[in-house]
Amino acid sequence: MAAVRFAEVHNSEPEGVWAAPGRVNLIGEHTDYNDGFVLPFALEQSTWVAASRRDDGVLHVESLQADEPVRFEVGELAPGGSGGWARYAAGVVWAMRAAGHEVGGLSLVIDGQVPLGSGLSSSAALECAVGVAANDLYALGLERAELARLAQKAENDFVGAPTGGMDQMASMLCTQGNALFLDNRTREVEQVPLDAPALGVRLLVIDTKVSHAHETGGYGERRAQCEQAAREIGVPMLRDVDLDGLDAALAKVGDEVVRRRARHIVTENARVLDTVAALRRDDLSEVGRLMVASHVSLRDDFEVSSPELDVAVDAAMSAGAIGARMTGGGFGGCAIALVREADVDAVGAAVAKAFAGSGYAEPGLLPAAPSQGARREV
Ligand code: GAF
Repeated sequence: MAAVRFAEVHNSEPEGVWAAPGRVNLIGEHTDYNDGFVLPFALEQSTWVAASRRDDGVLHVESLQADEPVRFEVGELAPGGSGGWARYAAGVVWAMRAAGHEVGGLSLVIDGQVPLGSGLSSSAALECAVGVAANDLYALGLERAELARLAQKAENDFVGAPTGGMDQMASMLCTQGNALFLDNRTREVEQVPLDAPALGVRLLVIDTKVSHAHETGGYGERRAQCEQAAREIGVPMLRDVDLDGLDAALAKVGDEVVRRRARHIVTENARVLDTVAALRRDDLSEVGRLMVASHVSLRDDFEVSSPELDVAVDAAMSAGAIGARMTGGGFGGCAIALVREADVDAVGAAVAKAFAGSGYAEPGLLPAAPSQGARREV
């Protein structure tokens, strides 16, 4: 679709089409900006970019999901400007140029199939698709992890959302059939097989349809609280506290709320490591137990869940899910459930019924399978 629109708008075929996926996180929430561990996988749903270079220094961005094209002068790109959704694309070009890479004008036509504002990283998908396109078209030769870093810089410094690095790394580095075990300190990754059908299970994403935004609100506040806790404990990052030292570390934190934030991060890091180990021995009931423990910690200690997410998790578990938890930044967005194949319909129906009973909008149900990261399509 993006290529067809490109030909209509620009009277020529695009030089290529690139795609990058959204992600869902199996476990490891809010740990990324604490130098911790995460375990996301890529969704099938992706953002496509049909793109060509242009020699007039203009970045022309158009989307099948938006009314008006947006035009930037690449030489004048600066953080904090106007451009709405197109800033996620422009920010990547800005970050590349700021790092000394010679990226000139581009015509981009975007087709975004990742649901917007639902915590499935539609913004990272857009950034990463633009990143791989510009990297190929301007022959920059950048590695995936570096492209992910530049995409994160676009989001942090150009758009102004203080997010961690998980989403861009997932969109860039995930592979089909695997979850991505990422150490956010060393940026080392390991592909962890997650072949749900072979295990007789499904991964079900439940979209509460409650939209969230990380540019404002609680996300930045949580980040600041984690930094405060690390300072009071006397470690560079909360990653540096392990379960054995948790009680002693928490005793140094003055504020009760900040203490709970720190406890979530330390216990969540341990849960990611335990989940990787459990997956490696096909111990799905342990994975499910860890997912629920993660949700409880995010709900009670980190306080980023929402009534809709709690209803989704409770309903899924009551209907026989092996595990369920909120996924992503929280404050709305999606939950993920690990469900035996035979129970998928019952879980979906139970969640829909619980939402109707609570007076919430009808939830979206999205079967998810670990898919391929960013790639050139044409
Ligand atoms: C959002 C952020 F973008 C990620 O960096 C991560 O912190 C996540 O929330 C919570 O785990 O998706």
